[in-house]
Amino acid sequence: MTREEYCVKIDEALDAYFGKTERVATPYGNGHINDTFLVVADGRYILQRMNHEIFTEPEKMMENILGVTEHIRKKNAELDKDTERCTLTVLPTKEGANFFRDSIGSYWRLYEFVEGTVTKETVENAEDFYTCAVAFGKFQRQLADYDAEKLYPTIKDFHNTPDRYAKLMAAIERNAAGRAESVLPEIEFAKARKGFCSVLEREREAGRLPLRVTHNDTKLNNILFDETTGEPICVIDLDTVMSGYSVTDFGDSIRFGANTAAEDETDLSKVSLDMNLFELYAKGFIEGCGGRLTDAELELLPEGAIMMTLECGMRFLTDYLDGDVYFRIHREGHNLDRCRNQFALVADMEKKLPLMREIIKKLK
Ligand code: ADP
Ligand code: GN1
Ligand code: MG
Repeated sequence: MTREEYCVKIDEALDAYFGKTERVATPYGNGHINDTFLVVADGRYILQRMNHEIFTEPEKMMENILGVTEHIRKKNAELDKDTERCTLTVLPTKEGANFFRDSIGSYWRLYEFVEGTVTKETVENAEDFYTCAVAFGKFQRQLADYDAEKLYPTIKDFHNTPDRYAKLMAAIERNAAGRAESVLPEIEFAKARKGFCSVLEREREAGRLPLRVTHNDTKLNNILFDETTGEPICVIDLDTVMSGYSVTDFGDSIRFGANTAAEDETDLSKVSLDMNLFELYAKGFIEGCGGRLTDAELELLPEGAIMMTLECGMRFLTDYLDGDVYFRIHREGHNLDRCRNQFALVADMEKKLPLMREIIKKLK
C-alpha cells in the first residue's frame, strides 16, 4: 500500500478522537517517516499515522513514548519548570486508548499541539544551534536514570553502521529497482569506508563507549522552539528513543544542522561542514550533558559526526537502490540527491577531522 492509501481512513481516526466534533485536518511538517496532520477542532492537535512498516510494533513504541514523556515531565516538575510544554503529551481516544487502529490496519496517535512554537529546517542563526545542542544534551541527561531495559528497541540496529553497510551491500546485490549501474561512484565511495563503519562498534566492544538512553534522531526539526524567545521548548519525534551512543546523537545534529546546505541540496559546491557551527554545537552539547560524557566519548565526537553522515548517506543510497520504499521522496532521484549530498559532506568532514579534534580538545 502507498502512504496515501494508508491514510484513507483518517476520518475513522478523527472520529475515534473527536467523535462528532467539527474538525479540519491538513498535512503538516517535513518528516520523512510518519504522516503528520494538524487538526483544528476545539483546540489544535497533531494527528500522526505511525509508519507501521518501519515501526512494526506501534503498541510497544507508544509504551516507550509514554514512559519517556512521563519521566521528562517529572524531572521538570522537580525543578519547578514548565511541565506543560516540556515534552509531548499523548492524548487518549474517546475510549481511553493511547492509539487507534483503523479498519485497514493503520495506527494513529494524537498529541497536544505544543502552542507558540516553531520548527526550523535550517539553522537561521548560530545561537539557535547552540541552544538546540543544550536541549539535546539535556534530553540525554534527563533520561540518564531511565531504565534502558524498559525501552523496547523500535528499530533493531538503528545506528549500527556496519549493519547499515551490510544492508547496502545486500541492496546492491538485489538491485531491485535496476539502478545499481547508475550509482557506481557512490557505491565505491561507501566501499572505501567499510573499515571506518566499525569504529564505534569496536570502541563499544572494547568497553570504551557506553550505551546510554539516547534520542537517535537529533535533527534540528525534531526540536520545537518558542516562537518569541527562540528558546528550545520541547524535544519531539520520540519514536527512536532507545539505547545508543551519545556521540551519534551529537553526530546526527552536526550532519543536519552544521551542513552549509540543506540535506537534499543538489549543488554540491554548497555542501560543507561549518566549523563555527560545529564548535557551538559541541560546546552546547557538552554543557547540556552536564559533565557526564567520558573522555572516550568526548574524543569520539568528531567520529560520531562523520559516522552519522556516512550512515545516513548509505541509508539514502540503499533506499534509492530498493526503489524509494523507506524515506518519503518529493521528486524523482530525491534519495540519490540526498546520498550525494551526505557523501560530499563526509568528504569535507574527513578533511576537517584534525580541526574538529582540536576544537573538542579545547572544550574538554
Ligand atoms: P517524523 O517522524 O515524520 O519526522 P515528527 O514527529 O518529527 O514526524 O513530526 C513532523 C513535524 O510535525 C515536526 O517536525 C514538527 O514540525 C511537527 N510536530 C510534531 N509534533 C508536534 C507537536 N506536538 N506540536 C507541534 N508541532 C509538532
Ligand atoms: C528520518 O523522521 P525524520 O524525518 O525525523 C529518519 C532518520 C534520518 C532522517 C534523515 C525513523 O528522520 O533516521 O536520519 O530521516 N528516521 C527514521 O533526514 O528512520
Ligand atoms: Mg521528525
